[in-house]
This record gives sequence, C-alpha cells and structure tokens, in this order.
Amino acid sequence: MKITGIRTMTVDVPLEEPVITAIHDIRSIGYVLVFVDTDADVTGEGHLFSLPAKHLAPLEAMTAVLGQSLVGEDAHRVEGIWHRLWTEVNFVGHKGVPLFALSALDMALWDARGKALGQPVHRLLGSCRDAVPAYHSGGLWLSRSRDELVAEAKTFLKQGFRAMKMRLGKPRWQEDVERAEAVRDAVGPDIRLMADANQGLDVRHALRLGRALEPVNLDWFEEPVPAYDVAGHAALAAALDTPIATGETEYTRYGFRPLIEAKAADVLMPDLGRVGGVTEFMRVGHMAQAWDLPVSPHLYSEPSLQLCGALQNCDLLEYMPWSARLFREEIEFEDGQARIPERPGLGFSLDLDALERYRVGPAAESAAKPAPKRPARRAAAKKDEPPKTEAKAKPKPRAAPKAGAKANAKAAPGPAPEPAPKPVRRQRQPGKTPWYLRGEAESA
Ligand code: SMN
Ligand code: MG
Repeated sequence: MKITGIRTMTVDVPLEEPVITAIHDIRSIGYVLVFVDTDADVTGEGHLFSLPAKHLAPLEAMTAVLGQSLVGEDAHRVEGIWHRLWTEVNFVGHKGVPLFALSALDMALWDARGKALGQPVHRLLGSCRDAVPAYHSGGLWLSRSRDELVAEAKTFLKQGFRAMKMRLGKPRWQEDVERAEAVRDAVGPDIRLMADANQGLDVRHALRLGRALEPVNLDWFEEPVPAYDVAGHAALAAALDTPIATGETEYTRYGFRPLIEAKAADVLMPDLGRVGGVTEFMRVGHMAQAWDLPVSPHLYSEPSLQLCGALQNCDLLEYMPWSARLFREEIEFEDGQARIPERPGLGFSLDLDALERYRVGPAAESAAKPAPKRPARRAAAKKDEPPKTEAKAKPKPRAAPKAGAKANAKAAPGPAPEPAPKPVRRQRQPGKTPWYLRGEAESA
C-alpha cells in the first residue's frame, strides 16, 4: 500500500465555555488534521491539537514537511517510517513540534493500515478487552464554585459515569481540600475520583495538600508540580499513599523512562498526539508493564480507545467531550464503560462538512503534486495574501449534541454555556503558497 500524498488542514474549534485550570485559560482548541492518501483506495486520518490555537501554523508546517518525505513509502511499514522520521528530526529535536507532527502522521498511518486490512487498530496491536471504564474529565474546573462542583459531579453520575476528575490549584490548599471533600460527599465512596493540579503547585504546597487529601481517597493526584520536576514528583510519590499520575507533558519512551526510573509516577499518562503516536504509545505501555504500572491515555479520547483495547495495563479512558465535534461517530458508553470500536482503523472518521466552518488553514499542497515554490522574498509572498477583509463564516446555530453522546449527556452539566465565539474563516487560495508560509501569521 503505497502512500501517494499527505494533506493537512487546520481548524480552530471554539469551546462552549472557557476552560480554567491552574495553567490554562482555554477558549478554543486548534487542530491539525492530517490525511495519508494511498494507492489502496484508503485514506488514513490523524490529528493533533494545539493549545493555544495560534500555534497551529508551525505544527501544520512540520506535519506537512515530514509528510512529504513519506510519499512512495509502504504505509504498512509504520515502525520503519517512525524510525525514519525520528532520524530526520534529530537536528530540530526529539520533543516539541516535531513530535506532535510525527504523532499525527503515525496515527494516520495506523488508521490507514486498519482500514486497508479491514481491522480495528486494537486487533492489529493484540486486543485485550471490548470496553474500558471511562472517567468524565470535561468539568469540575477550578473556576467552578463548590455548589457548581457538587451539581456537576451529580450530573456526571446521572449520565452513567462511575469515575470523574476534578481540578486543584486554589491559592489556599485548605480550599482545595474542602472542594474535594464536597465532591466526594456528593458522589459517595464507590466512585473513582481523580484530581489534577496541572503543574500548578510547588512540592511543599503539594505535600500539605496531598496529606490532607488522603481521606478523600483519590484514585490519583495528577501533575502536582511542574512536569519537569521529576524529583519533586518522586518525593510526593514516596510520601503519599495517594497514587501520583503524570506523563501528559512527556515525549516518547525517553521521556517516560526517567519517570519510571525515579519512581516519580504510579500512573503514566501518555498523550497520543505528543508521545509519538500509536507506535510510541504502545512502547510506553509495554515499558510500563515491565514495572507493573498502569497507563491511562491523556485526552485524544476517541483514537485512544484503540490503545485501551490493546494494552492490558490501560484501565481508564479520559473522556473529554471537546473532540466529539471532530468526528462522525461517537463514543458508545454503557455502565460507565466506553466500548472499543470494532470499525476498521482508529474507528472515528473526521467530519469534514461540520469542520469546514472552523477552518483556518487550507489544506497544504498535496505531497503528490509538485511542492509549492516558496516565494524568494517576503515581499513577493505578500502579493499572495488574501485580501485583508476576510470572509467571515456565517455563524450557524450550534449543532445539537450527537445521539451517542446523549446517552450519557442528557442533562447539560454545570452553569449555562456562554455563546461560542464566532469562527473566522480564512479564504482559501487554491494552488497558492500554503498559508503558514505567507508573509504574515494569520492564525488567531
Ligand atoms: C488538561 C490538559 C489540557 C487541557 C485541559 C485539561 C488536564 C487533563 O491536564 O489531564 O485533562
Ligand atoms: Mg492533566
């Protein structure tokens, strides 16, 4: 199965309400979508997300550039392609933008493989389960009042969830404890409750908070201190009974290995779009098995289901409803468990019609066609820019939540959503210089 071309597209999808954590104030999510075309009548789809969306341009550029070197390759050779790209990005670095790009391409290759072979990816990887417990992660934000936390936690229960995650990081640790106690009282002792400090604390603060939280019986205390502070995580893991979870900010097995060696984590949280795609997620998952450590995927709820279906030590999916708008299919829930899709490939297809209104960048030139010529000078590029008066997409009424999601989302949780910001649509200039190579950054 030969790769005939790589296409990319960027979208900026507004959130219904701002997301506030210790380090985030998120209004929209930017996505790079990547399509691997093949001569087998199959297109593999992958994606990565960007916070904030204005960083999409370099992410898309790197994805398109790495993708170009794959044309003519056998799409089944995912391991070989991974190694080739890894070697190619040695100079620019084995973390950051190159790894996001590699991850999205790897995801698309596994999707193509699965589609070509008529098998879901989890079966190609060695399947272990049909469904996985899912925790609701799309709420219980730091911005919620205590009453709102309690109401939202109860809503998640009504929706069928048996696990959920709240955020920590109030200036007074006593307030975090009161909030966690309120949620625990609301959900009862049998619900799995996790808490995420989003790297917002220092070790002393996290230690006092962690000790005071022990009676709340959290399933884990996530990213208590900055992700780079491996020793700090290790000190907390040694001092607390509550398991420490981290890893969403790490790249590749070489990021996870020191965490394991330092005993800095009781739960590892690889992020499919950052760790190095499906190929590298599996390596991290298997490495964790050698230490009897569990892994739980960070975000990327839909494609990560395939990893949950393939790794015995992966027993909890993070369910974040944001990404549901990307796909035609929905996650199916039953009794708090998410079913592992049996559809070929990753099992979720990008809903390009719905996403068109959020488009910020035209598809990069297909690698199958001659590469677009870069203008010799920036001044030349300016001529190709779209007129300054950009067409604004008519804000359509928001699509109703999809049916499958409704099964677990009958009541709208939390406070009334704010109106979504109007999406800005960039004019497409077919055949011209890709938008990210033009003279001026256009991303919002
Ligand atoms: C998180 C990460 C990024 C955006 C919002 C929340 C959080 C999580 O760390 O693990 O869900
Ligand atoms: Mg987190």
